Amino acid sequence: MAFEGLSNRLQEITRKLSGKARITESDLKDILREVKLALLEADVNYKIVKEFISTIQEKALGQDVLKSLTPGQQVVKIVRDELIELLGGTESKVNFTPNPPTIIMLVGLQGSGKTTTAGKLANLFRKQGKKPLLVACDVYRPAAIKQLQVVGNQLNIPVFSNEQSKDVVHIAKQAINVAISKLNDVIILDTAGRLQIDEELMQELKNVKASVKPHEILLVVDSMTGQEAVNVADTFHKEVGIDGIILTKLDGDTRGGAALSVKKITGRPIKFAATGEKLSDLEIFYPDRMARKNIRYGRYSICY
Ligand SMILES: Nc1nc2c(ncn2[C@@H]2O[C@H](COP(=O)(O)OP(=O)(O)O)[C@@H](O)[C@H]2O)c(=O)[nH]1
Ligand SMILES: [Mg+2]
Repeated sequence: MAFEGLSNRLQEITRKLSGKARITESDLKDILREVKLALLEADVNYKIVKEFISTIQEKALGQDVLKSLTPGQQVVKIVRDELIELLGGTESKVNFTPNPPTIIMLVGLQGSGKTTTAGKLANLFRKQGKKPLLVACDVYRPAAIKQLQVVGNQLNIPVFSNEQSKDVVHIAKQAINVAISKLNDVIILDTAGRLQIDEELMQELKNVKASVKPHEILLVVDSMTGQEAVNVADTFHKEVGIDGIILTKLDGDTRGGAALSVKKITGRPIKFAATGEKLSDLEIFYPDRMARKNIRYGRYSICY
């Protein structure tokens, strides 16, 4: 489960701290070293860890933690608040346009979970009273269209595809017309990915962006890929520009550090978290809950 290691380490640090009536400056140094190790072990990006630790140190000294009556609790609170901040502060909503259809474009590497997540998002939106349309924009592999159709069938949600065309911009535009005529108020574009970032893919995504003007471009990131996820997020954001992030596979044995890094690197919020292969395994991402969730409830957590 994601964050288990980090959670255990922070729990251990908290336990040690809670028994202390006073904390010296050298205690604080030790604590910060342990927090640093815990974050690095969780695979958080090194630069981010460094910045994180120095912020905590500044806050702890600034708030005169060492002189307080409950220094342990105060340090723990500072760490927790900073983690929440790192994860984005408060939850970020999808921007639905007042003039439907809202166009959402999913981008990301092959295998990151775009097609599965497209279905999950459609399912979630339908529960919120929307009428979604899924659109097959991964035109290079015939199996990709079929996969989205299977997902749509399972959910009983319509899928637009055009097997005669390889022109993704054209397909997206056709889909918008279909959505308007069938009163679908949200369109989810399932785009193609590559195993690695390549110029051709970026160009295609840029073309779709320029001509279709999606209201939201959401990057789907496989949290199991660790630091690579951070590079991918950085590149997609610089090249295409994204509005938010969806983290997938948080149910796997990821150490979770990527989750703690992508928001900081791109400056874009994590909007959803996918935690399984079922089409209901998608949640709105709440940074504060993420920072508090308990492992015992069988979810990812950074709990202490
Ligand atoms: N365990 C787990 N598997 C997932 C999750 N999301 C997607 N997958 C799996 O990851 C694989 C690739 O997903 P797919 O949607 O085809 O990725 P795409 O190439 O980006 O469209 C599939 O086997 C999915 O079942 C998730 O949140 N958890
Ligand atoms: Mg796909």
